[in-house]
Amino acid sequence: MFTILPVPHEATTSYGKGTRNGPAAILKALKQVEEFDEELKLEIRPGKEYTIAKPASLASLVARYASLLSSNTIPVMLGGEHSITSAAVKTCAQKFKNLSVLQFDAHADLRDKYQGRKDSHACAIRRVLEICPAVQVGIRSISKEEYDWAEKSGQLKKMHLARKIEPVDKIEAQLSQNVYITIDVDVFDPSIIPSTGTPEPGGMLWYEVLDILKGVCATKNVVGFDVVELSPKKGDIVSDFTAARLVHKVMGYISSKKQ
Ligand SMILES: [Mn+2]
Repeated sequence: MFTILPVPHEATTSYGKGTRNGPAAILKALKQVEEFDEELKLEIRPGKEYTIAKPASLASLVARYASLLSSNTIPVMLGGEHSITSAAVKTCAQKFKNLSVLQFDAHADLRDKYQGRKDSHACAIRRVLEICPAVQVGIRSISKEEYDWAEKSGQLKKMHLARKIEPVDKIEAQLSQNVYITIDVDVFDPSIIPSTGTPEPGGMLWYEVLDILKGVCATKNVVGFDVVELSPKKGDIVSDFTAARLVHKVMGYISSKKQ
């Protein structure tokens, strides 16, 4: 039902490096995650409910992603930096009409350009908005330029700051029926996932994020999701495991709706 697609792309990281090692660390930790989900009372097992594809480069990503969609599997993309998301969203938008994106992130990622590049990870959601609407959750780092643009374009109404997350039904009401979910692991408080390239204090906690994911997966048709920006650090296995557990939970939430 799911195909995990590792995309160890790293070209524009601006602070802590190492997200190219994210997919391998998540896959290693995923082997340790309990296959039975005690909340959902179902098993999510390798070779059964999910398979793991060979890693894709950014250049091959659109073609690889399109072939997964055409084989009716749900792609689970592991980053790598956040700039890989727009390629997946663009491919989903070709197959699914009425698509919107749910972004979990500390950063708004609404810059048109960053350090001279339009493909920077700091521009990830601005590129997505050129394809379809997006709802943003957990934001607590935004430039004045981004804020002014969000206000003028109306995007600000779909931006839920970490300090005041709206109830899940309000978030659901802003999404269309087909939803792509992108999770930058820095949406979590650094006490939950410290190993990320651009950490921000005051992030969301584990069950706060899960409750929104559970609600959205239950009410929407989730066509694909990604977990990006894990930057594994020696000595910190908590971040790797938590990211793997997150991938497993989201596969469970989507599966329990489809049963
Ligand atoms: Mn971020």
